[in-house]
Formats: sequence, C-alpha cells, structure tokens
Amino acid sequence: MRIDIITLFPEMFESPLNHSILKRAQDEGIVSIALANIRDFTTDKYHKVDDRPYGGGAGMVLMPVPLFDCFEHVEKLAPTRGRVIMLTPQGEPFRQAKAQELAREERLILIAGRYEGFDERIRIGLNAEQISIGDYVLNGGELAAMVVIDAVVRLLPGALGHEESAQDESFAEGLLEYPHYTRPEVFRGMRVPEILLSGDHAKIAAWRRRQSLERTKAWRPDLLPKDPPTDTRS
Ligand code: 9D3
Repeated sequence: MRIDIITLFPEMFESPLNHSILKRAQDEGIVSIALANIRDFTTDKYHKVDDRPYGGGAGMVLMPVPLFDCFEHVEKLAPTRGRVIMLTPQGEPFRQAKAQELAREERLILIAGRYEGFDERIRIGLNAEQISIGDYVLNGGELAAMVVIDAVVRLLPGALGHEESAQDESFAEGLLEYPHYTRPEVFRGMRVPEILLSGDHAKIAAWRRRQSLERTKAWRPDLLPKDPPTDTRS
C-alpha cells in the first residue's frame, strides 16, 4: 500500500511513523508513506495557506489553490488515485470496519487540515470522503490521520509479527478483550486466576470468552446486539 499525507505540519508525523510497527512495515516494503507540505505549493511572498471566511466569522479557512496544487502534484506520484480522504470533524466516525475496508486499498491520500476548516470547494472538487475519529475537538487533522494510518497499517498482511494476528482481536470480534496476566503469580496480594495455571486449554478458552462477554456487558453494552424491546404490559 502507498499512503500520501497532505498536511501543513509534516514534522508532526515523523516520530509516530518512525517507531515500532509503522517503521517496520515501511522498512519491509509493506507500506510506503510520503508526506507533502501544502505550504510548499504557495506562490506568494508570504507562503499564505489560509484566509478570512467569506460572510465573516471567527477563524481562518484553508485556501483551495495551494491545496489543489499540492494534491495534483501528489496524485501524479503513483499510477492509481486510490481513496481520497479528508480528516474533518464532520466526517464519518472511524471504526474498525472502515480500517478493514481501507486496508484493502492499493493507495490512500489523506488530507489533514488546520484552522476553522477547509474551503468547501476542496471537498467537492476532489470528490473526497471525510473521516472523523470521534466526537471531541482536536486542533487539526494530523493526529486523526495518524490514528487512521496506525489502524490500517497493522491490518496489512505481514505488518504484525508471525504469532500476532490482527484477526482474533477483540474489536474484530465485536467484544472487549478478556483480562491478561503474566508473572508474578501473586502481585501485591492479587493472585492470577487459578484456571489460567491449570493447563486446561478448553476451560481457559471458555473462561476467556465469558470474561469478554461480561466486560462488554458491563463497560461497553453498546457493542452487544440490541436488547429486545421491553414488554411493558400490566
Ligand atoms: C467551532 C467549530 N469547530 C468544529 C467542531 C471548528 C473546528 C475545530 C477543530 C474545526 C476543525 C478542528 C480541527 N479538527 C480536525 O481537523 C479533525 C477532527 C476533530 O477535531 N475531532 C475528531 N476527528 C477529527 S478529524 C479532523
């Protein structure tokens, strides 16, 4: 997979992209990630990328011209356009199903904004999809783009070590994970559940399944299949 990131702050991506799984996936040629700085495509003396909103109001708006010039440069760096995705608070909430869908693409072009927002003609003109990572306010789209990249790249074949598999994980199954334990057997008076020391793999699997269900019911009931309607007659 090839991922292009269009941003005003390419430096923000350097550390997350150069550690652990994302670093290894790039080193092994599983993914190639390239950064493009919108400001490099300005032609005025002040390298201006934002301007005041028509109609008035607070804040500044990302201008369409440098963004389009940057996009058209980036687009030509590979043969396929892939999916063009703007990170915006108005976007579709990002979930594991979307990560799995994106992991099947040959190329992604992610556009991270700043300021109050993008000039609307950017979204229309690029026919871009929009993704939000949740209902809270960030200072820009960069961290959201990194979240999407992190979630997608770990799903690419070979990105995780051999023993690890992205498939048997909790969100892929729609449940929270069971509790994990490692040494020591007793830590500050808290014992490892006896069953995990029993060596009975069928019993352990059943226990873990039940733990997953109980935790999901307690902490994330919204993940479970919908409750049947309550009968309120007499
Ligand atoms: C006052 C209106 N604000 C909209 C909620 C303006 C605004 C705030 C923050 C506009 C852009 C931003 C920057 N956020 C993102 O670019 C962003 C984001 C987010 O804030 N939350 C969740 N997902 C995302 S993806 C991009």
